[in-house]
Amino acid sequence: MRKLRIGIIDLVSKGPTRALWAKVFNANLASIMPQVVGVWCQKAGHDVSLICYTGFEDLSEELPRDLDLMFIGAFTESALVAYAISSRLRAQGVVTVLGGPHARCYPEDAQKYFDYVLGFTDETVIQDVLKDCSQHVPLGVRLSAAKQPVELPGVRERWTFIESTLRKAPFIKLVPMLASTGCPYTCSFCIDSSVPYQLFNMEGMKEDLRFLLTKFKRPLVGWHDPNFGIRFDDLMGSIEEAVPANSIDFIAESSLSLLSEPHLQRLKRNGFGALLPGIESWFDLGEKSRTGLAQGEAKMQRIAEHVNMVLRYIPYVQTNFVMGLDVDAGSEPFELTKRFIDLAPGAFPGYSLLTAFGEAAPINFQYQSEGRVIGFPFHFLNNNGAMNLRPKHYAWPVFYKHVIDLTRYSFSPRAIARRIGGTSAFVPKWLNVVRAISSEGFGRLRYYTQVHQQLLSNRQFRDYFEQETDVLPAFFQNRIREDLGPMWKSLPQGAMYHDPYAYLKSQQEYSRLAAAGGTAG
Ligand code: B12
Ligand code: SF4
Repeated sequence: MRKLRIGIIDLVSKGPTRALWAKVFNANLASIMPQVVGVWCQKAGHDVSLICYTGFEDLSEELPRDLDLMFIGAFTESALVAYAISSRLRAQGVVTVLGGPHARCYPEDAQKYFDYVLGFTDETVIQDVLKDCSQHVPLGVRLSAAKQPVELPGVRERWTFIESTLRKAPFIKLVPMLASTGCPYTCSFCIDSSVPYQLFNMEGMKEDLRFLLTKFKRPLVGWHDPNFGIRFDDLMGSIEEAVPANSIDFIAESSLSLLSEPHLQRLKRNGFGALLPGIESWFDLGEKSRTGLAQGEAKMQRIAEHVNMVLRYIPYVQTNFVMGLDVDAGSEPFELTKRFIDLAPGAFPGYSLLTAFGEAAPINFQYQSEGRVIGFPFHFLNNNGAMNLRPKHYAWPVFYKHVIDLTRYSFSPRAIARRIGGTSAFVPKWLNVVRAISSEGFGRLRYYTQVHQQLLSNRQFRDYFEQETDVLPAFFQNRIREDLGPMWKSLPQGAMYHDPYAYLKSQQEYSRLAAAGGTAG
């Protein structure tokens, strides 16, 4: 095989930015897989340049000339940026490949703009792309491994890519690691609800942790595991064998069901400084919070106590909630969250608007069958830019009124002050303040208020939400144009629109072919 010149872009920003928080933090959002793909391509003998796009780079300057092949890793919120880059490169004869959450959730749409669209990706899938490496028009080729890979190149092998990315992070330098894929829980909205849990080989992980101690005085590791700590004793035992206690700072997403007091003591001993448990709902998903059948007020009380216990051991805690779930009705879910904020003031509340990401979760098939999914442009699908699903029990203005009310309560001067008081360590205290007064707290409040006003005053805007028109309101179009900046002119025609029912249609086609005795390919 000839030696290829390969570019890889890890998109962690959905367009150019000058925001201070983005400058400080974006490089810490880098993904593991673009670095892994880089290692596999180098191993196959090719030249590789990887750029983590944080919103500050000029890609036309930074990308090497005469590329043969470009891999892009993208979340759905940065899909339009990915499409714009791909369109410009394909016009120059470069072959383009899309991987990451967007490719997994919206493969049919991505096929229109890329030569290859990858689902689960292992070394064999990458080798197949490298061997074929040709343009596929009008529709790109979809490739996927049968399951998640059982191991991935570790930190040592990815180091040159990690190092060049972290050079862009001035203060906090987070090294991304992964010890497992999938999850044994089955939260209906989650991309991993049907992906079996598997733990990676612990020897590689131990070697990576020892390696990191040769690179930093006190490394900071962000675990990208969907649910860290499922095989708790194996994981903690390996960390304890590999490195001295409390020599590395760790951050992880984990379920409350895994955070018993003995587990918290062990996590603290080993340097876990931040945990992000998902609570999601006061009326559902009791299993992952170990609250069983308790609901409403009873569940909230138990979780508030549990979170306060977590805060006694772990300095930084973010509790995640989903707003707009089908089990929610009336003001009660929002009022309970406010009470929770009062009872567990040290936890930072992370809110997501329920989003049906294409074919991510099996429940999306049901949502599409019910005709409730709205084709908001991908640019807004990041759990807060838009809720692309008509709520089951709320009229839109009422829903947004609740969202605004809760956001205002969560980031009021009183709540911010109580959060400072409820957090023990210096950095977490001030990180919470910055998050509250920046785009996440005040910024979202401003944005939701604009959406609410438009819902009340602009008929065409409201009609779009009510699925009475497909014509995108100017409010959203203008935002895309502003956010994309110079990339706007490379955005392929029609890319702002997608078929929100593509998953349903592909499943129906599959069933039709299966019934006729064929296969859907
Ligand atoms: C860890 C994680 C994070 C971390 C790390 C993010 C990162 N850059 O990787 C943090 C906390 C920073 C984060 C932030 C966000 N996240 Co997040 N996150 C996850 C989580 C829990 C695990 C993802 C993971 O790494 N899995 C392990 C890897 C190995 O598996 P995988 O992702 O399935 O990847 C496979 C393939 O897709 C492919 N692949 C992946 N990337 C690439 C890249 C290339 C080039 C190629 C070829 C292949 C490839 O190979 C892998 C192996 O098969 C998932 C939820 C979940 N349960 O999976 C959500 C998830 C990915 N996040 C999600 C969202 C919405 C966000 C945010 C937008 C939230 C927000 N509002 O801020 C931000 C976006 C950050 C950004 N732009 O970089 C959504 C994405 C949906 C979508 N279609 O976009 C998910 C699915 C959660 C959900 N709501 O269902 N997230
Ligand atoms: S516990 Fe977390 S990772 Fe597991 S299925 Fe639920 S939301 Fe997904």
